[in-house]
Amino acid sequence: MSDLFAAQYRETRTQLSEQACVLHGYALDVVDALLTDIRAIEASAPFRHLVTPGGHVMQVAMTNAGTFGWCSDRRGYRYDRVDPQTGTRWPALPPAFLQLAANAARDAGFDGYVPDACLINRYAPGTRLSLHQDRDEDDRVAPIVSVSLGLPATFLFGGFARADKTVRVPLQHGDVVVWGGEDRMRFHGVLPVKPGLHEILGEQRLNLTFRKVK
Ligand code: MD6
Ligand code: FE
Repeated sequence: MSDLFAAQYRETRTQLSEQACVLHGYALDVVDALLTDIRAIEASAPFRHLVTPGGHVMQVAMTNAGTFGWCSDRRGYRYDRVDPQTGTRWPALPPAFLQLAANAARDAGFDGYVPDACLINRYAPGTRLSLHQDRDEDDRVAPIVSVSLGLPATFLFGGFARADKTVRVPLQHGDVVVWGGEDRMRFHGVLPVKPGLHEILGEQRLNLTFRKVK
């Protein structure tokens, strides 16, 4: 990307629906801080491949920061204050995470956003995330703020039933998706990440999704 194009892209926003939008390049200024924080988080709560209630190993590797961490195993999906792998609390949400999530939410029309959970997803090339709804949170109205880093991906944004038609949303390094309110329960997923080499993150895509669980 040329610098001029990058500067213009950064200012733009794509409205996906009434209460869902992409803030392009919104996280670019704070990438270094985010990556430093992610390294510290994974040192105490390593990325792992969770097992679904149906017994499938998830392609996406996950870890968490915050009061609550999203977990899956044969017993089901849930949020837990403790990392089942280490038996200790999840690492706290770093100030740079909280600031970015609150700013993005505010600019998307959700004032006073204070998330209590951040799921960190890691995609190797070829990894996909099948269509799902985020429905394990008690708060089904507060927005989810989703930060994309590293390799680009195509996000699928659907309706309120699994079979509803989806639109394809290209997501680049530094893009932030915010959605809440009436759009909070839409089905969504990620197409297989194409092979590539990102200049900072190499052969991976990282995604931070902030949620308000309680
Ligand atoms: C991802 N994101 O982009 C996976 N969920 O890697 C999600 O599942 C997601 O981006 C709810 C809201 C925004 C998201
Ligand atoms: Fe999701």
